Amino acid sequence: MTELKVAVLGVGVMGADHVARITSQIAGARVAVVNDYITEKAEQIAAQIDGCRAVTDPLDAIAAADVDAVVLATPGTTHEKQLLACLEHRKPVLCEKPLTTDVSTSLEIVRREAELGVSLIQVGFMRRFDEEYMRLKALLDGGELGQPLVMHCVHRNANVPSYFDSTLIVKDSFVHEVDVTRFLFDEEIASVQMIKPASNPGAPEGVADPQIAIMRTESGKHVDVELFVTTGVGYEVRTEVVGAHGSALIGLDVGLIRKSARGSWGGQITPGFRERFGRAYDIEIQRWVDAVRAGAATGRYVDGPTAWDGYAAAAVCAAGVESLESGLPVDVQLADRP
Ligand code: ISE
Repeated sequence: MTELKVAVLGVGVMGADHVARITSQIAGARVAVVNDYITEKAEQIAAQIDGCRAVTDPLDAIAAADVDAVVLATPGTTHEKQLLACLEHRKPVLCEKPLTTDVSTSLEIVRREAELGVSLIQVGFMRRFDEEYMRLKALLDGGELGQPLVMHCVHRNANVPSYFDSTLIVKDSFVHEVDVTRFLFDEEIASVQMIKPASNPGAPEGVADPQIAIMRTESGKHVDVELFVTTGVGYEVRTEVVGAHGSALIGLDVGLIRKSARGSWGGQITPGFRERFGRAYDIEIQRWVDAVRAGAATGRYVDGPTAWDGYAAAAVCAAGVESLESGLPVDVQLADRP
């Protein structure tokens, strides 16, 4: 295939980032169409890119004859309709999380795609493309740690948007740890419990932050996660796996350590997820573009997490939200995989 013509729907933080990435870093693709509910923003971005136009209706963008594939970075509430349109027009799509905003519509998307008999939807769980997570995965698969038994995760943000409530900490932040667990251990999560310690006095009124999540996988592995999204400090994402023959830790984010004449030493803390996972996003998009371009021959237009992974993560988060209310462990309800 010649150069892949991509429509980027939604040019907020992530969408605009992807437009810049595809335009300047990614081989074999260009942004042909952009769309946003703020029309002027889309027009401004389109004006800066050769051969790119702004389209007002996202469904028109998906249907356009000069669009080969779609990046969905629109609000989650619009995903269901837009994903169904991508399936209808057989357009490969990279969908930023969430797949959809509830479990039943996510499952419906999985089923509709399965009926088509072709893999068109990839979900943007970018950590799977991060060098450190890839090395950890290779270590586990190589068997050197022996059987993995326990995982400890830390997920801290300096701050989050003002609309974040307690359930978004589960659905927007914890969801990454859910995907990491399924990715690293290659199995489903059976139950989840959310614990609410005393809240950070700096967190907005009524928001339970920090939260501690405890997951149990189908084979009985234990995963605990500290979620703390109003630390005011920086972006800290750590993962430690403890196996029968040793342990492995990623995410220390040490970088350069400087020692000064004043008798102090230290370094820089990564401010946010775009900086921490910038390289992972590059790899994710390049591999997706390559897979889509090869898709006609392979019948597979994804190289990474699928619609099923988006659905499974949503099912775990729904159990997490339920547990947030009761404080008790909640079993994850997962449909049979089509
Ligand atoms: C955000 O949406 C992300 O996806 C980040 O990776 C995560 O760290 C943050 O908590 C979320 O709000």
